[in-house]
Parts: sequence; C-alpha cells; structure tokens
Amino acid sequence: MQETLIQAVRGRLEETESLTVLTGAGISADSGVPTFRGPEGLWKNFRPEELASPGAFEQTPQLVWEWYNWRRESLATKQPNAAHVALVELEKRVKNFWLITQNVDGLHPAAGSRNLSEIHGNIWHVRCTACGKREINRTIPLPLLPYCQCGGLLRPHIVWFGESLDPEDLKQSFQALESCEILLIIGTSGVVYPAASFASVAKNQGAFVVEVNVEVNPHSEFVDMSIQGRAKDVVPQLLPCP
Ligand code: BV8
Ligand code: ZN
Repeated sequence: MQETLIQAVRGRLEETESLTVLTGAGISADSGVPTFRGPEGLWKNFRPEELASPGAFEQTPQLVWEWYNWRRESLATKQPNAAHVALVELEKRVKNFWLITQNVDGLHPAAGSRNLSEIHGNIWHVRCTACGKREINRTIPLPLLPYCQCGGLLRPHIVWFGESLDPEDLKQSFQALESCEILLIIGTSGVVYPAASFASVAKNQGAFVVEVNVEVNPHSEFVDMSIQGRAKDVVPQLLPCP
C-alpha cells in the first residue's frame, strides 16, 4: 500500500512546477535529534511555557540558557540524514521550490537547502536583547549568561511561545503555500500555530497535500495522501527518477 502511494506521489513530483515542503521535528528524529512531543520528547520534562517563552527568559535566563546550551551541545554532533539530503535534491529539480521548517536545529541549511524559511529561528543564532544585533555563534558551551559587546544580554534567536514569527518569514511562507501545486508535510504533529494552519492554506487554494509521518496526525484528515513511514526511508523514494 505505501509503495503505491510513494509511486503516485513520485509521479506527481515528476510533473509539478511548484512544490512547497513543511517540516517538523520528525525529519530530524532520524539524525538522533529528540522530537518535542514524542515518548522521549524534549517537552517530556518541562512544560513549553517553562522554558520556551519570553516570561521564562525574563525570570530565569540562566535556566533557559542551560537548556539551550544542553541542546546546542547535543546538536553539535548531529548530521543531516537522507531525508534532508533528498529535499536538497528536490530543490534542484523542481522549478519553484520552497522549504518551510519549524525546526531550529540547523540541519536543513547544513544539508544545503537554500530556498528556506526557518520560521521558529535557528539554535545557532543569537540576538542581543539591547541592540538587536544578530549573529551566528557556535561556541559550546556559551558562558551561562552571554553578553553582547554593547553589554546587552544575548538570547537564542528562536521564536518562543507567545512571540510573533518574523513577518518576512511569514510573507515568504504564505507566498509559497498560496502558489504551490503540491504541499509535502514531513514529520510534524501539527499542533503549533501558525504552522498548524499551513496545510489548510495550501488546500484551500487547490494544492495536493501529502503527509509523511510515522503516525496519523490531527491534520491527517486534511491531507490528500498520508504515507506512513520514517522520513529517512520515505523521502528519498519520492525523488523523481534522474
Ligand atoms: C504566535 C521554538 C502570534 C522553541 C517552537 C496561547 C497563548 C499564546 C500563544 C498561543 C496560545 N494558544 C495558541 C497559541 C499560539 C502558539 C501555539 O500554537 N501554541 C500551541 C502549543 C497550542 N503559537 C505561538 O505562540 C507562536 N506565535 O502564534 O504568534 C501570537 C503572539 C502572542 C499571543 C498569541 C499569538 C510561536 C510558536 C513557536 C513556538 N516555538 N520552537 C524551541 O524549539 O526551543 S515550537 C516547537 O514545536 C518546535 O519548533 C517544533 O518544531 C514545533 C512543532 O513541533 P513538531 O515539529 O511538530 O514536533 P513534535 O515533536 O510535536 O512532532 C513530531 C512529529 O514527527 C510527530 O507527528 C511524529 O509522529 C513524527 N515523527 C517522529 N519521528 C518521525 C516522524 N515522522 C517521520 N519520520 C520520523 N522518523
Ligand atoms: Zn548589543
């Protein structure tokens, strides 16, 4: 059954001129990066509001930086997997290709994806809370409280709960969702907004929506095709024959 679905999607990808892809933590699970809401999920020990929110950073910046330092340390040894690489290949082959990721792990740019919106930010980017300066910083570990040359406290350049997404990222994402013939959704539980609404944005303009996930999801009833399987196994098989 999955084989037939994969063949059908590969056939569509061969023909399409416009593909948008939305990824979540599931695509990085096969690189050894823990997902958020899975059994061994990152959120298992904390409530998101406890750590991934401006209030938490305001109250206990050390605790928040401890968590991000721990995640940076763990991510430093992780590599893109076959699914990330297959998306780079698809970007080369499809005329209009855009990748929207909720992931902050940096594995898509590391794999070579360029037409990319990291809508929740990137764990390797820091931003000054005083002067707003943003830079890539791979120091591991960062001093428990890292400061900018201007004396301002640095924060992860990541979108926390209750924070708005970068308007530029939103504009690019909606452009890609409103113009694509196919939306491919890989490895997301579809619970975090506004990304959770992206499937219906594409669907409402007539896109064919395909999901790749190891389990059925809240938005699975929205999609036209749901392929059950691990991203690293399924996504490379979607590549049109060279
Ligand atoms: C916003 C950065 C406007 C942190 C993240 C009440 C008050 C305030 C806000 C809200 C509210 N109610 C709702 C909201 C909006 C809120 C929201 O959606 N909350 C949810 C929880 C209800 N959203 C926001 O706040 C957003 N901003 O709306 O701005 C606004 C402003 C003010 C007030 C109101 C609104 C900002 C959201 C961004 C949050 N930041 N990350 C960090 O990472 O440190 S979200 C976090 O979840 C990650 O980025 C992650 O990517 C994202 C989504 O999770 P998934 O990627 O889907 O991962 P998950 O583990 O859940 O699922 C993995 C999936 O993969 C599963 O389906 C699994 O089956 C599958 N899988 C596993 N293995 C594999 C696999 N699939 C394939 N292959 C495998 N091998
Ligand atoms: Zn500064």
